[in-house]
Amino acid sequence: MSRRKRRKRSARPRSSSENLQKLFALFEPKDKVLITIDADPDAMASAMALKRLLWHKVHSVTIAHFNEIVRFDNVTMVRLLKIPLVKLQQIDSKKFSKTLLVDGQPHHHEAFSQFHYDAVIDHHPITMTVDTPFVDIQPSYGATATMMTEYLRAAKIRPSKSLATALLYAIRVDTHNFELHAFEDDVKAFHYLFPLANMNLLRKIEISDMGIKDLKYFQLALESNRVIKGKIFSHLDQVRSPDILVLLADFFMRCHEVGWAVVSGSYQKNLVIIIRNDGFRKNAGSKAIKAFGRLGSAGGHRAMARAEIPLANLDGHLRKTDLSDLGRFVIRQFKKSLEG
Ligand SMILES: [Mn+2]
Repeated sequence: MSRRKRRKRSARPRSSSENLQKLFALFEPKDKVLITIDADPDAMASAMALKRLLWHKVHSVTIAHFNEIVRFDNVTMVRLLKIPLVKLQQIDSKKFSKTLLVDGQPHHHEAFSQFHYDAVIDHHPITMTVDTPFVDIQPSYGATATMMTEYLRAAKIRPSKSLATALLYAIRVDTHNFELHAFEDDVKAFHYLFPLANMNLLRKIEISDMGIKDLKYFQLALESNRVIKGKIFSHLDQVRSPDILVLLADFFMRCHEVGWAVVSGSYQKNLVIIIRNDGFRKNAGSKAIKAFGRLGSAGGHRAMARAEIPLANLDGHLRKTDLSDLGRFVIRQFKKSLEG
Protein backbone atom coordinates (compact mmCIF):
# COMPACT_ATOMS: atom_id res chain seq x y z
CA MET A 1 0.00 0.00 0.00
CA SER A 2 1.32 3.42 -0.65
CA ARG A 3 0.30 6.40 1.39
CA ARG A 4 2.44 9.37 0.76
CA LYS A 5 1.62 11.47 3.75
CA ARG A 6 4.43 12.98 5.70
CA ARG A 7 5.11 10.90 8.72
CA LYS A 8 5.87 12.25 12.15
CA ARG A 9 8.40 10.67 14.37
CA SER A 10 6.80 8.94 17.34
CA ALA A 11 7.96 10.32 20.65
CA ARG A 12 8.55 7.03 22.46
CA PRO A 13 11.54 5.02 21.30
CA ARG A 14 10.65 1.40 20.73
CA SER A 15 12.69 -1.50 21.91
CA SER A 16 12.76 -4.23 19.31
CA SER A 17 13.64 -7.00 21.76
CA GLU A 18 10.73 -6.05 24.01
CA ASN A 19 8.41 -6.10 21.02
CA LEU A 20 9.81 -9.39 19.85
CA GLN A 21 9.16 -11.03 23.22
CA LYS A 22 5.60 -9.70 23.22
CA LEU A 23 5.07 -11.01 19.69
CA PHE A 24 6.50 -14.45 20.45
CA ALA A 25 4.34 -14.70 23.58
CA LEU A 26 1.26 -14.82 21.34
CA PHE A 27 2.11 -18.20 19.83
CA GLU A 28 2.01 -21.83 20.80
CA PRO A 29 3.74 -24.68 18.95
CA LYS A 30 0.43 -26.07 17.68
CA ASP A 31 -0.60 -22.78 16.06
CA LYS A 32 -1.48 -22.69 12.39
CA VAL A 33 -0.73 -19.11 11.43
CA LEU A 34 -2.26 -17.11 8.61
CA ILE A 35 -0.59 -13.89 7.44
CA THR A 36 -2.82 -11.76 5.22
CA ILE A 37 -1.37 -9.16 2.88
CA ASP A 38 -2.16 -6.71 0.13
CA ALA A 39 0.73 -8.06 -1.93
CA ASP A 40 3.31 -5.43 -2.81
CA PRO A 41 7.07 -5.71 -2.24
CA ASP A 42 6.94 -4.38 1.33
CA ALA A 43 4.01 -6.60 2.36
CA MET A 44 5.55 -9.69 0.77
CA ALA A 45 9.01 -9.12 2.26
CA SER A 46 7.52 -8.40 5.69
CA ALA A 47 5.38 -11.53 5.55
CA MET A 48 8.44 -13.59 4.58
CA ALA A 49 10.32 -12.15 7.55
CA LEU A 50 7.44 -12.90 9.89
CA LYS A 51 7.28 -16.46 8.59
CA ARG A 52 11.02 -16.80 9.24
CA LEU A 53 10.62 -15.43 12.77
CA LEU A 54 7.96 -18.02 13.52
CA TRP A 55 9.90 -20.92 12.00
CA HIS A 56 10.05 -23.81 14.50
CA LYS A 57 7.86 -21.80 16.85
CA VAL A 58 4.50 -22.72 15.34
CA HIS A 59 3.04 -25.61 13.38
CA SER A 60 2.72 -23.76 10.08
CA VAL A 61 2.66 -20.30 8.51
CA THR A 62 0.63 -19.48 5.39
CA ILE A 63 0.92 -16.17 3.55
CA ALA A 64 -2.28 -15.20 1.73
CA HIS A 65 -2.86 -12.19 -0.55
CA PHE A 66 -6.23 -10.87 -1.68
CA ASN A 67 -5.09 -8.77 -4.61
CA GLU A 68 -4.05 -9.85 -8.08
CA ILE A 69 -0.29 -9.48 -8.55
CA VAL A 70 0.03 -7.75 -11.90
CA ARG A 71 3.13 -5.57 -11.87
CA PHE A 72 5.93 -7.44 -13.58
CA ASP A 73 8.53 -6.49 -10.99
CA ASN A 74 6.30 -8.01 -8.31
CA VAL A 75 5.65 -11.11 -10.40
CA THR A 76 9.42 -11.45 -10.86
CA MET A 77 10.02 -10.95 -7.14
CA VAL A 78 7.60 -13.77 -6.28
CA ARG A 79 9.13 -16.09 -8.85
CA LEU A 80 12.84 -15.46 -8.27
CA LEU A 81 12.66 -15.27 -4.49
CA LYS A 82 10.27 -18.24 -4.39
CA ILE A 83 7.82 -16.48 -2.10
CA PRO A 84 5.20 -18.99 -1.00
CA LEU A 85 1.85 -17.29 -1.56
CA VAL A 86 -1.73 -18.47 -1.70
CA LYS A 87 -4.82 -16.51 -2.68
CA LEU A 88 -6.91 -15.39 0.24
CA GLN A 89 -10.06 -16.39 -1.62
CA GLN A 90 -8.83 -19.98 -1.79
CA ILE A 91 -8.18 -20.61 1.88
CA ASP A 92 -10.49 -21.68 4.65
CA SER A 93 -9.78 -19.15 7.38
CA LYS A 94 -11.31 -21.44 10.02
CA LYS A 95 -8.33 -23.77 9.68
CA PHE A 96 -6.03 -21.21 11.24
CA SER A 97 -5.60 -20.53 14.93
CA LYS A 98 -3.83 -17.17 14.58
CA THR A 99 -4.21 -14.46 11.99
CA LEU A 100 -1.72 -11.66 11.42
CA LEU A 101 -1.63 -8.58 9.23
CA VAL A 102 1.58 -6.93 8.00
CA ASP A 103 2.04 -3.66 6.10
CA GLY A 104 -1.59 -2.69 6.46
CA GLN A 105 -4.34 -2.12 8.99
CA PRO A 106 -7.67 -3.94 9.29
CA HIS A 107 -9.69 -0.99 8.00
CA HIS A 108 -7.47 -0.52 4.94
CA HIS A 109 -9.38 -3.06 2.91
CA GLU A 110 -12.62 -4.93 3.22
CA ALA A 111 -10.78 -8.21 2.59
CA PHE A 112 -9.05 -7.59 5.93
CA SER A 113 -12.12 -6.53 7.87
CA GLN A 114 -13.54 -10.08 7.98
CA PHE A 115 -10.69 -11.24 10.25
CA HIS A 116 -10.13 -11.01 13.97
CA TYR A 117 -6.45 -10.30 13.98
CA ASP A 118 -4.05 -11.41 16.68
CA ALA A 119 -1.29 -9.07 15.55
CA VAL A 120 -0.86 -6.08 13.28
CA ILE A 121 2.59 -4.82 12.23
CA ASP A 122 2.59 -1.79 9.98
CA HIS A 123 4.12 1.58 9.16
CA HIS A 124 1.16 3.49 7.66
CA PRO A 125 -0.27 6.48 9.52
CA ILE A 126 -2.71 5.60 12.27
CA THR A 127 -6.12 6.83 11.17
CA MET A 128 -8.20 4.48 13.31
CA THR A 129 -7.51 2.60 16.53
CA VAL A 130 -6.30 -0.92 15.93
CA ASP A 131 -7.55 -3.13 18.71
CA THR A 132 -5.69 -6.42 18.50
CA PRO A 133 -3.72 -8.33 21.18
CA PHE A 134 -0.45 -7.26 19.55
CA VAL A 135 -0.06 -3.96 17.71
CA ASP A 136 3.15 -2.45 16.41
CA ILE A 137 2.49 0.50 14.13
CA GLN A 138 5.40 2.83 13.45
CA PRO A 139 4.50 5.62 11.03
CA SER A 140 8.06 6.92 11.48
CA TYR A 141 9.38 4.04 9.38
CA GLY A 142 9.63 4.22 5.61
CA ALA A 143 8.80 0.54 5.24
CA THR A 144 7.41 -2.31 7.30
CA ALA A 145 10.45 -4.22 6.01
CA THR A 146 12.61 -1.93 8.17
CA MET A 147 10.60 -2.91 11.24
CA MET A 148 10.86 -6.59 10.29
CA THR A 149 14.64 -6.27 9.82
CA GLU A 150 14.82 -5.01 13.39
CA TYR A 151 12.72 -7.94 14.61
CA LEU A 152 15.06 -10.37 12.86
CA ARG A 153 18.10 -8.68 14.36
CA ALA A 154 16.53 -8.71 17.82
CA ALA A 155 15.87 -12.45 17.36
CA LYS A 156 19.51 -12.88 16.22
CA ILE A 157 18.33 -14.35 12.93
CA ARG A 158 20.53 -13.65 9.93
CA PRO A 159 18.19 -13.46 6.96
CA SER A 160 18.79 -15.79 4.01
CA LYS A 161 19.85 -14.31 0.67
CA SER A 162 16.31 -14.32 -0.66
CA LEU A 163 14.81 -12.81 2.50
CA ALA A 164 17.51 -10.11 2.63
CA THR A 165 16.94 -9.34 -1.05
CA ALA A 166 13.18 -9.08 -0.53
CA LEU A 167 13.58 -6.76 2.48
CA LEU A 168 16.12 -4.59 0.68
CA TYR A 169 13.89 -4.27 -2.36
CA ALA A 170 10.89 -3.46 -0.17
CA ILE A 171 12.76 -0.63 1.56
CA ARG A 172 13.88 0.73 -1.81
CA VAL A 173 10.37 0.65 -3.24
CA ASP A 174 8.56 2.10 -0.22
CA THR A 175 11.06 4.92 0.26
CA HIS A 176 11.26 5.53 -3.53
CA ASN A 177 14.98 4.85 -3.38
CA PHE A 178 15.26 7.01 -0.27
CA GLU A 179 13.86 10.03 -2.07
CA LEU A 180 10.63 10.02 -0.06
CA HIS A 181 10.00 9.51 3.64
CA ALA A 182 13.10 7.52 4.39
CA PHE A 183 14.41 7.75 7.92
CA GLU A 184 17.59 6.86 9.74
CA ASP A 185 16.17 3.47 10.66
CA ASP A 186 15.47 2.66 7.02
CA VAL A 187 19.03 3.58 6.09
CA LYS A 188 20.36 1.45 8.97
CA ALA A 189 18.31 -1.56 7.90
CA PHE A 190 19.43 -1.03 4.31
CA HIS A 191 23.09 -1.03 5.37
CA TYR A 192 22.62 -4.18 7.38
CA LEU A 193 20.82 -6.02 4.54
CA PHE A 194 23.02 -4.88 1.67
CA PRO A 195 25.87 -7.41 2.08
CA LEU A 196 23.37 -10.23 2.72
CA ALA A 197 21.30 -9.67 -0.44
CA ASN A 198 21.84 -10.95 -3.96
CA MET A 199 22.33 -7.84 -6.06
CA ASN A 200 21.88 -9.67 -9.35
CA LEU A 201 18.44 -10.88 -8.30
CA LEU A 202 17.60 -7.44 -7.00
CA ARG A 203 18.56 -5.83 -10.28
CA LYS A 204 16.58 -8.35 -12.31
CA ILE A 205 13.50 -7.71 -10.16
CA GLU A 206 13.94 -3.96 -10.42
CA ILE A 207 14.29 -3.83 -14.19
CA SER A 208 11.49 -6.29 -14.96
CA ASP A 209 8.80 -3.88 -16.07
CA MET A 210 7.44 -5.51 -19.22
CA GLY A 211 6.57 -8.84 -20.76
CA ILE A 212 7.79 -10.44 -23.99
CA LYS A 213 4.40 -9.64 -25.53
CA ASP A 214 5.15 -5.94 -25.05
CA LEU A 215 8.16 -6.06 -27.34
CA LYS A 216 5.86 -5.68 -30.32
CA TYR A 217 5.04 -2.16 -29.15
CA PHE A 218 8.75 -1.36 -29.06
CA GLN A 219 9.10 -2.72 -32.56
CA LEU A 220 6.24 -0.53 -33.77
CA ALA A 221 7.57 2.52 -31.96
CA LEU A 222 11.08 2.01 -33.30
CA GLU A 223 9.77 1.70 -36.83
CA SER A 224 7.37 4.63 -36.76
CA ASN A 225 8.90 7.33 -34.57
CA ARG A 226 9.55 10.81 -35.90
CA VAL A 227 12.42 12.96 -34.75
CA ILE A 228 11.97 16.70 -35.13
CA LYS A 229 14.73 18.92 -33.74
CA GLY A 230 15.58 16.92 -30.65
CA LYS A 231 11.98 15.95 -30.06
CA ILE A 232 10.90 12.39 -30.63
CA PHE A 233 7.29 11.52 -31.36
CA SER A 234 5.76 8.10 -31.52
CA HIS A 235 2.15 7.06 -31.85
CA LEU A 236 0.79 3.57 -31.37
CA ASP A 237 -2.74 2.45 -32.03
CA GLN A 238 -4.29 0.31 -29.30
CA VAL A 239 -2.05 -0.58 -26.36
CA ARG A 240 -2.75 -3.14 -23.64
CA SER A 241 -2.03 -0.53 -20.98
CA PRO A 242 -0.87 3.10 -20.90
CA ASP A 243 2.17 1.76 -18.98
CA ILE A 244 3.62 0.76 -22.35
CA LEU A 245 3.60 4.40 -23.43
CA VAL A 246 5.44 5.37 -20.26
CA LEU A 247 8.07 2.68 -20.86
CA LEU A 248 8.55 3.89 -24.43
CA ALA A 249 8.82 7.56 -23.48
CA ASP A 250 11.44 6.72 -20.85
CA PHE A 251 13.20 4.51 -23.37
CA PHE A 252 13.43 7.30 -25.97
CA MET A 253 14.79 9.70 -23.35
CA ARG A 254 17.87 7.47 -23.14
CA CYS A 255 18.99 8.82 -26.53
CA HIS A 256 21.39 11.60 -25.61
CA GLU A 257 20.17 13.91 -28.38
CA VAL A 258 16.56 13.71 -27.27
CA GLY A 259 15.24 16.63 -25.22
CA TRP A 260 11.57 15.75 -25.45
CA ALA A 261 9.76 12.44 -25.91
CA VAL A 262 6.05 12.42 -26.73
CA VAL A 263 4.50 8.96 -26.96
CA SER A 264 0.81 8.48 -27.59
CA GLY A 265 -1.60 5.64 -28.11
CA SER A 266 -5.20 4.60 -27.77
CA TYR A 267 -6.29 2.87 -24.65
CA GLN A 268 -9.94 1.91 -24.35
CA LYS A 269 -11.76 4.94 -25.68
CA ASN A 270 -9.07 7.47 -24.89
CA LEU A 271 -6.07 8.98 -26.58
CA VAL A 272 -3.29 8.83 -24.00
CA ILE A 273 -0.22 11.04 -24.40
CA ILE A 274 2.91 10.64 -22.28
CA ILE A 275 5.42 13.47 -22.27
CA ARG A 276 8.99 13.43 -20.95
CA ASN A 277 11.80 15.95 -21.18
CA ASP A 278 15.36 16.39 -19.94
CA GLY A 279 14.27 18.86 -17.26
CA PHE A 280 16.37 21.70 -18.64
CA ARG A 281 14.30 24.91 -18.74
CA LYS A 282 11.25 22.96 -19.80
CA ASN A 283 7.89 22.29 -18.28
CA ALA A 284 6.13 19.17 -19.46
CA GLY A 285 3.10 19.74 -17.25
CA SER A 286 2.26 23.19 -18.58
CA LYS A 287 2.91 22.09 -22.18
CA ALA A 288 0.54 19.16 -21.74
CA ILE A 289 -2.17 21.46 -20.40
CA LYS A 290 -1.63 23.96 -23.20
CA ALA A 291 -1.63 21.32 -25.94
CA PHE A 292 -4.36 19.00 -24.73
CA GLY A 293 -6.03 20.46 -21.65
CA ARG A 294 -9.12 21.83 -23.35
CA LEU A 295 -9.92 18.43 -24.89
CA GLY A 296 -9.42 16.20 -21.89
CA SER A 297 -7.42 15.86 -18.71
CA ALA A 298 -3.80 16.95 -18.75
CA GLY A 299 -1.13 17.71 -16.20
CA GLY A 300 2.16 16.76 -14.64
CA HIS A 301 5.46 18.06 -13.40
CA ARG A 302 8.40 19.81 -15.02
CA ALA A 303 9.92 16.70 -16.54
CA MET A 304 6.93 14.40 -16.91
CA ALA A 305 3.32 14.83 -17.93
CA ARG A 306 0.34 12.97 -19.21
CA ALA A 307 -2.85 13.78 -21.06
CA GLU A 308 -5.95 11.71 -21.65
CA ILE A 309 -8.51 12.71 -24.24
CA PRO A 310 -11.73 10.80 -24.84
CA LEU A 311 -11.64 9.93 -28.55
CA ALA A 312 -15.21 11.25 -28.83
CA ASN A 313 -13.93 14.73 -27.92
CA LEU A 314 -11.71 14.74 -31.00
CA ASP A 315 -14.56 14.93 -33.48
CA GLY A 316 -14.17 18.17 -35.36
CA HIS A 317 -10.62 18.72 -34.12
CA LEU A 318 -8.98 16.31 -36.51
CA ARG A 319 -8.00 17.23 -40.04
CA LYS A 320 -8.75 14.78 -42.81
CA THR A 321 -5.20 13.46 -42.75
CA ASP A 322 -5.39 12.92 -39.02
CA LEU A 323 -8.21 10.44 -39.22
CA SER A 324 -5.89 7.56 -40.02
CA ASP A 325 -3.10 8.95 -37.92
CA LEU A 326 -3.82 10.43 -34.51
CA GLY A 327 -0.07 10.79 -34.14
CA ARG A 328 -0.17 13.68 -36.61
CA PHE A 329 -2.67 15.46 -34.42
CA VAL A 330 -0.50 14.93 -31.34
CA ILE A 331 2.57 16.35 -33.08
CA ARG A 332 0.64 19.38 -34.34
CA GLN A 333 -0.89 20.18 -30.96
CA PHE A 334 2.39 19.69 -29.15
CA LYS A 335 4.36 21.88 -31.57
CA LYS A 336 1.75 24.59 -31.19
CA SER A 337 2.14 24.45 -27.41
CA LEU A 338 5.89 25.08 -27.75
CA GLU A 339 5.30 28.26 -29.71
CA GLY A 340 5.00 31.34 -27.59
MN1 LIG B 1 4.76 -0.46 3.15
